[in-house]
Amino acid sequence: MRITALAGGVGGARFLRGLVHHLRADYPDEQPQVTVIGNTGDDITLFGLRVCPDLDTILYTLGGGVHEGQGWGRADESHHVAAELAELGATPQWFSLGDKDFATHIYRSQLLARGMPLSSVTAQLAARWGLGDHGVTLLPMTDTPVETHVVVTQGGDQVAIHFQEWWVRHQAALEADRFVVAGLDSATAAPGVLEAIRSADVVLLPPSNPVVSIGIILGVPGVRDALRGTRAPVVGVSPLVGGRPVRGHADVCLRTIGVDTTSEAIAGLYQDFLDGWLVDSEDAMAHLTGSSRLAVVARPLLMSSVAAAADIAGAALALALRVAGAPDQTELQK
Ligand code: FO1
Repeated sequence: MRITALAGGVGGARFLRGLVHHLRADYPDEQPQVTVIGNTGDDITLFGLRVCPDLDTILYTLGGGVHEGQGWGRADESHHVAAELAELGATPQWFSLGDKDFATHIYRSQLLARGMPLSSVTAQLAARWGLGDHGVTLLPMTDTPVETHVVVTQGGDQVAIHFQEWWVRHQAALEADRFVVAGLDSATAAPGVLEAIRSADVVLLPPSNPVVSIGIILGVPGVRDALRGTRAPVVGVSPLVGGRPVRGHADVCLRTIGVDTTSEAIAGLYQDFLDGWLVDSEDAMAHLTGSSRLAVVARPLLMSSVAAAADIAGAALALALRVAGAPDQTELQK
C-alpha cells in the first residue's frame, strides 16, 4: 500500500510518527510505503545557512532525535555556537539554533552550495535519520527556494517580515494583513511529488497548519490538480481540539485569510479534493458524521502520546479505506 501525506511542522511530524507506529503494528508483514511531501515555506537563511524547519522537524521526529518538549530541534542539545554568535553581536538572536542542529544546516548548505537540489539533500538527511527503515520517503514540496512572508503594519507602513520572525520573535502577535509566499507561483513540484499524489492508494492530510503548512504545499503548481484528479481517497485530520489549535497560531493564520477557526471552515479549504475528515469528539462537526457528502468521523484527536497518535493515524487510514471501498459515487465527488 502506498500512502502519501502532506505535512508541515510539529503536528504533522507527530501524526506521521503515529502513522509509522500504526503501520508497523497493523501491517507487520507488508511495509506500506509512506511518501511525505514536506512544507518548505518556513525555510529561512540564517548566518549564511539554509534552515528548513518543517523538514527538520519531520526528520528529527521520525528519526528519534527530536526535542520532545519543544516538538522541534534536537534532544540533548547545547548552544555554544549560538552563545558565541551572540557575543559577536551576530543577529538574529530570536531563533534558537542548537549545536547539533547547526550541523544539519551546515551540511545542507554545503551540499546546496555544490548545486545539489534540496530533494537530494533531504534524501541524504533522511538516510542519516533512518527514515527508509520505516518505509518513509521525505520530499520537499519543491526544490525551488520558497519563503512565506507576513505583511504587517509597523509605524503606519506595511512591511513584509519573514514568517519565522512573525511566528517566533513576535509569536504571531503582530497584526498580519496577509501572507505572501515568495517564489511559490513559479515553483516546480520536486521530483516525485505529483507522482506520489497520483499513484497513491491513500492520501492523508495530517493536523498541520491549514494556512502556512498545508496551504503552502497546495500552492505549488500542479499539487491541487493532482489531489483533485487522484483516484486515492483523500482524508484529513482537523488541527482543532476543543475548537482551538493544539499548539501554534493556526487560529491567527486562519483569521488573517478570513476563515473561521472551525473544522468545517478548514475542511472548506480542502473541499475540492477532500473525501474524509476526522474531527475531535467535542467538535461542532461531530454531528455531521452521517449526513454530509464529506465522510466525517469524530474521535479524540489529542496526540498526547505516540500510541494516541497511532490510534488517530489508524482511524484516518480506516476512514480512507472505507471511503475507497464505497460505491463509485466517491469518484463522482472529485
Ligand atoms: N520555534 C520557536 O518557537 N522558537 C524557536 O527559537 C525556534 C527555533 C527553531 C529552530 C529550528 C527549527 O527547525 C525550528 C525552530 N522553531 C522554533 C520551530 C519553528 O519555528 C516551527 O516549527 C515551524 O517553522 C512552524 O511549523
